Amino acid sequence: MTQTKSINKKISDYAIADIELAEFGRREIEIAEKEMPGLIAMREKYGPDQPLKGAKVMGSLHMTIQTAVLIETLIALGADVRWASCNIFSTQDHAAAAIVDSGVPVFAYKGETLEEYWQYTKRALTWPDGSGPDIIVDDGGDATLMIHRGYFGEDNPSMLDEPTDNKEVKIQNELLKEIQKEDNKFWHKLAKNCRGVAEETTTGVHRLYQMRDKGELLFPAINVNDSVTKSKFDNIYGCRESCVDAIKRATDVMVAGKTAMVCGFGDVGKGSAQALSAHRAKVLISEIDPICALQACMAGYTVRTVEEALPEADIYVTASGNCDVITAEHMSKMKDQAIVCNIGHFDNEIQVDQLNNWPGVTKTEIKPGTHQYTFEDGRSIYLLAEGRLVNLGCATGHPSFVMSNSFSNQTLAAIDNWQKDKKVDVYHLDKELDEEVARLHLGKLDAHLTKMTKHQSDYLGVPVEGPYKPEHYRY
Ligand code: NAD
Ligand code: RBV
Repeated sequence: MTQTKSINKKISDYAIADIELAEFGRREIEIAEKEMPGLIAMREKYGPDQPLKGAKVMGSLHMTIQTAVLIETLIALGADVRWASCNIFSTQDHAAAAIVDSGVPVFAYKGETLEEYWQYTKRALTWPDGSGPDIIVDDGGDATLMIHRGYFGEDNPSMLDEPTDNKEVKIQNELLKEIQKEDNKFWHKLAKNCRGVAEETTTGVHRLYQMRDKGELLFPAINVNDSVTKSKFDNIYGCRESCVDAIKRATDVMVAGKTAMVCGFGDVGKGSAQALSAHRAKVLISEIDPICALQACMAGYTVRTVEEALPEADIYVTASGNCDVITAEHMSKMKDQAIVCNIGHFDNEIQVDQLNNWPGVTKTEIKPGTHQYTFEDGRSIYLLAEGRLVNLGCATGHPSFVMSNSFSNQTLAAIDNWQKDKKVDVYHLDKELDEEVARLHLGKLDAHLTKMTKHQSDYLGVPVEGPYKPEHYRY
């Protein structure tokens, strides 16, 4: 799907499903703004000084209603923005339409192909004069990966011909070779001018540290995920609302009374398990980390391996950020009518390709995002969102309020990347900024913060210098 007629006539540089959805998108953006006090406060506080004036900002992040409010916040601070999604199924087409209607180039539609996905990422990275972005807002690291693979492919073109079974790498290699034919310094020029990237999610952050440790990272990066007001809110409380929402939109199944297994008890696993448990499922956890496994026991869950869960579990949710957690063989042994889905960033937690090629299996589309697989013995299972992150593939992602926290951090990271000259490394936002983000959200919930006057160690005669900072508190 490509351009459709523009109702505002402002731009022709975009690729979305249907510009006619703009008005619907605008109405939902207006509702979201009321639930995103952090982003609105950012506009009020920083807007007059235009701290992003002159900054070309490229985003590779789910094109949802919440992201639309982020985009308009970056613009209110002076940025020149281009956007693509970071997932082929997560775009809310009415959000994309409203943003294009306001004059911002967006390249994303729900159900785009993988070929389109990488072309769209490249188009969002390329300004009309051929230049690249000054700063990047990334989620999962695909924009960053494309720039780095393009760059190293220009140094060593044979890299793009190395044999691979990974279909996405194959698609990306073909596109990078095409770009190289047109301009064999495209990615070198782009990387040189890029002042920094801000990364949204756990998996993307892991990729950044790997690149930094190998000495391959080409520009500074900010780890937004590990701000407390991101990972301890979005990953936990966001998934607590959007995980079961997605399973229900996809299947309408009754969760109470079922046995659900959550694979991975990190932040996303904790939120997902809480939601399933709150719906009165019996929850099993699989973990590779003894500390997280013990935490799961303390929370009242049963810790088991996937193999042990197979005769019992009705619902499986992977939340590990790791690959091959549920194999095709596992799925071939699940109970009849079992539901399998992933809420981690990438689709390799579940062996989807191997399932598609499983001997004797037949695949039936119930509706987009809900597929039935029937094995030779007549048992069926349901795979949601084709193994991609289920809350954005089968539902609409996290609610606005929690995303306001994440995206306030993204806004602060964009200002930092644009305004500060930093050495190439992976940085965090200061704790003061984390506290500022939290503070901006207290009013909406009518929370009354206590002002600390004296610290206990004063009474013990231990002098406390300067303002007291509760650094040792755990979240
Ligand atoms: P995390 O590191 O806090 O937790 C991952 C957990 O999985 C860890 O405890 C780890 O020990 C465990 N694990 C790893 N391999 C495992 C295996 N083979 N079997 C069982 N457990 C295993 O990470 P997180 O912040 O919870 O994020 C998890 C994934 O979800 C990442 O890919 C992240 O990018 C993504 N994410 C998705 C959303 C969303 O809206 N869908 C939101 C935030 C994060
Ligand atoms: N996420 N975005 C939404 N509604 O726009 N919901 C979830 C939304 C983000 C979340 O921050 C997580 O880290 C990332 O998606 C995983 O790709």
